[in-house]
Amino acid sequence: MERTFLAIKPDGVQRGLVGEIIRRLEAKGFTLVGLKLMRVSKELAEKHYDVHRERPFFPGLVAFITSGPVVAMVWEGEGVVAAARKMIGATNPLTAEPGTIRGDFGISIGRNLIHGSDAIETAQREISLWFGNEELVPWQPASFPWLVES
Ligand code: DAT
Ligand code: MG
Repeated sequence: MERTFLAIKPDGVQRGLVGEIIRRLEAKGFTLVGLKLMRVSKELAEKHYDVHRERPFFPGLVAFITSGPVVAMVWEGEGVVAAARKMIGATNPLTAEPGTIRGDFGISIGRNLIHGSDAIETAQREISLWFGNEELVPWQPASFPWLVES
């Protein structure tokens, strides 16, 4: 089953949006299989954002993600990688569509509330970077037969 890595950034936690963001993903029908509140080390932040290492915003991005608690999550479901990206919205909250998390709750690219893996391979890399296998809990919600055809 497809999985994605999502992380509520320090702005989302500080603004009290943890419940709202988790609520949206639960209501959609995806399954939470990994969840932890953590303070991110500089080393983890730099590994996570390695593709952006040469970008001018990289130091600010690492400083921001390590500045307060982050809620790291793994969500499961058919098509969850692309669907979660859609629910998150465009990188810049000012241009993100209303109805998306960034479109509804943000106004600044450097404070865009949540990270989501951008492809299946990226998700696999990020899940193994952020979670140990023993921290992931496979389960099937009782509502499952009401969400997908067997
Ligand atoms: P996304 O988070 O939508 O996948 P990304 O991978 O291109 O976006 O960039 C990672 C994060 O870096 C993004 O969530 C916010 C920050 N960022 C991206 N572009 C930026 C820019 N031009 N100025 C400041 N921060 C930026
Ligand atoms: Mg990205």
